[in-house]
Amino acid sequence: MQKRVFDGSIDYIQIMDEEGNIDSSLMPKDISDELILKMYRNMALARAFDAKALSLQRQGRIVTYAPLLGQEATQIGSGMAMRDSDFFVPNFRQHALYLIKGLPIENMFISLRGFEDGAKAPQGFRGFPVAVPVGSQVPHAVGLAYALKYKKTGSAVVSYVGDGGTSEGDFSEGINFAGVWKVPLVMIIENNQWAISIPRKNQTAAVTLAQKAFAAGLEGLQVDGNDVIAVYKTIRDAINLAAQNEPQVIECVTYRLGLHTTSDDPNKYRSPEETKEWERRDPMVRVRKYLTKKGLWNEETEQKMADEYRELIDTGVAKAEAFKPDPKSMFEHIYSFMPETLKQEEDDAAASNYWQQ
Ligand SMILES: Cc1ncc(C[n+]2csc(CCOP(=O)(O)OP(=O)(O)O)c2C)c(N)n1
Ligand SMILES: [Mg+2]
Repeated sequence: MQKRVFDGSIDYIQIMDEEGNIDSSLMPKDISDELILKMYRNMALARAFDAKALSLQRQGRIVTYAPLLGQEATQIGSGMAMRDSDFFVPNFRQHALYLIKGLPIENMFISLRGFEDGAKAPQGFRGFPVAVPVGSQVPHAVGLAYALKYKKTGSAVVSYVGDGGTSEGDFSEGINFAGVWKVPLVMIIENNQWAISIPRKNQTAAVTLAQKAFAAGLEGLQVDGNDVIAVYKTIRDAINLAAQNEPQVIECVTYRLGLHTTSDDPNKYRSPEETKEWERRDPMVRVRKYLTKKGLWNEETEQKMADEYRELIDTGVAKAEAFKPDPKSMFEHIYSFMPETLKQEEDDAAASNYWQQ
């Protein structure tokens, strides 16, 4: 006897194409032009922040930075789909989430100056700090989701992992646990086609990354990650399912238009033609085309917004640069108690008036 015991397939969703045309059969009725305008403005804020950070790094005013250029729709669409009660657990590239979820801009620049004080979030902020070890955030996200379920909060967790991150054990172990324990988790795979210099095709022979969900007993879906409306709808639906303890894996197909980090030079490993093709699919251009066609956007509104954001960001930078950390803080928050050797170091440093240098 032989019978089929499992069938799986992955759908791909796009709602707004590169020309700004909407597929009305998929467009949710409650997505208003006002909301689309807000999505555009948020993506523009993320892009303006990104450009400023890159420029500051080149001037030696902040540490290494991982640009998000090209990935605005994935981050803003998913961030805006979250309910106030939901949490996000990022890796190291989702700066846009912090921007729209209420971490003051100066905090972001304080972190980027290398001071942990920037990670001190306002009361009620529902985002985790940056996770640099690739994939390590996934078990954290699943654990948080498990706790939220255990406490019957009704909240969900939206977490992010890169295409490269899906090759890590942490990813497989995490989503496997999510499936077994049916936790309220939306796992976003932010597939930007590259893991530093390693292309997506070298991560796995699988046709999609979304289908990795099947091995964990989860549902998987692929979405045009450069289409902010499709991302918004897909993640909102996924959150609703996750909140009913049906964890979801969503692959957002996007592209890193810029550098992996400021220590990287992509010209060494990828062709300008490839980048050019993805520039055509720029997540902001299509929304601007849509809004312009509708008479909701023009040169003047674009300029006004740019001026407004420049001021907002420059003020954040000025506050961050005026920030003086307490050097003592480097001895805190590492151990639950102060080991004798560390205490000795702190005393020596204080006695030598090291702080005033
Ligand atoms: C465990 C671990 N291995 C290697 C690295 C070095 N590293 C930093 S980012 C990165 C690539 C990550 O690629 P991906 O998951 O696709 O995310 P992306 O950077 O493209 O957003 C690597 C290998 C690391 N930080 N952690
Ligand atoms: Mg990647």
